Amino acid sequence: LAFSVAAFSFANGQQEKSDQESKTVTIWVGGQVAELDDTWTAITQKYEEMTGANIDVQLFGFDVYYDKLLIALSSGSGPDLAFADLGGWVPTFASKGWLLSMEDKISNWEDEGQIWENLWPTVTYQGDRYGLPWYTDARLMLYNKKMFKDAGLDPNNPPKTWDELVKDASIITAQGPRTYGYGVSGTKTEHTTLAYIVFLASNGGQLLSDDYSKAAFNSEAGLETLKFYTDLALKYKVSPEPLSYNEDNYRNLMAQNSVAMAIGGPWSFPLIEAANPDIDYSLSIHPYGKNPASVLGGWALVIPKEAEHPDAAWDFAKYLTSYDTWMYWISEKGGPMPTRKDVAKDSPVLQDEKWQNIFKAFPNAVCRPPIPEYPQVSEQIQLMIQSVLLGEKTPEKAINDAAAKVDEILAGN
Ligand code: T6T
Repeated sequence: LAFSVAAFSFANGQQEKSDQESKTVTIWVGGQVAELDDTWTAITQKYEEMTGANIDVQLFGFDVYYDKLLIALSSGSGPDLAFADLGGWVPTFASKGWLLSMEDKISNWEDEGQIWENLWPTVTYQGDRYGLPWYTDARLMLYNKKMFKDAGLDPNNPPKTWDELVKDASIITAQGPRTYGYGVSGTKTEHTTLAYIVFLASNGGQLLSDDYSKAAFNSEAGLETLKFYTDLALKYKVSPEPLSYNEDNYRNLMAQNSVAMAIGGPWSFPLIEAANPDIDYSLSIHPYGKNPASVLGGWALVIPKEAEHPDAAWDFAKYLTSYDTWMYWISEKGGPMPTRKDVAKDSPVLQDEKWQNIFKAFPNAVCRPPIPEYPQVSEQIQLMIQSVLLGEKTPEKAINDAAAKVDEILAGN
């Protein structure tokens, strides 16, 4: 989608020609929504037609995006506008001086009040906002209703507790080869940390101390969680081989009626429906140890410090986050979850059972620590889980080693 002429600024619904200079605004879209390339084309074309601007959209899968962006930002060769995961990326990049502050732009933006308030801390560094949250989510449980029915289980009554999860997942796994009850994420990726946080928060534990200065997962609740999570694969054997798979893979296996339950959320809907248009599925609160819990996710739009066209990037960011763009996106794709309260209220698509479960979980979902060290902390959680899954360490040793490493990281060593 590209090229030509003049740049315009998109402000207050009017398109003003700002200069005659020819420019192409480059945006990097990362993560699961990068798979929805037809919708990116449609919304970008609309903007280009409206404004005469040129937008170059580049799409990157979740697995490769973090490294790609890190290299680009650290060498000053990034795009004008980029996706950054609400799981700690924004403070991490801001602390390195790689992002432009968006504080003035956001506080002068007429739609600021439409963004869910609990998202601002995830894009804030030392009191300034460095990102505009674009989509958000809470992690719940995606499940295959057909597989429940085939196993004689009630598809409208998915498991609520860990005990019920083991029971139902075992019944489903017993149905035959290549049929699994629950997908345990164990790859060395963020999915594995996210899963641990969902299970941990539901068992009354937390990842770090309230002031983010120390590990807190090395508690009784944390150890019990680590044991239960890895036992799903090792002891109860209800999962495919976890070191090779994560929730993104399980969503595809669920579309093939091979995995019945896995972590998922509003971003999963368009993807699972694309993988199997006939899929019979739903989304419920994730089974819990002590209390229902969830973890917040999503992506922000950030402007790199070295962006060539920062103002044009902001105009495009506002367009992407506008009421009209989101209403269009949702009517086309049915997900992910907009960061705007007005769209959540108005869109007819967002009123069904799956979405009501999301809106129930969202306000109480815990956020990943919004600190620059988060990516390193997360890596330690992944290594901890892998070392148990590989049989290299007992859960006790794995958790103590990981907590010691996390304490060192947080102390700046
Ligand atoms: O929830 C987001 C993101 O925050 C997480 O780190 C990985 O999964 C998602 O991309 C799914 O939308």
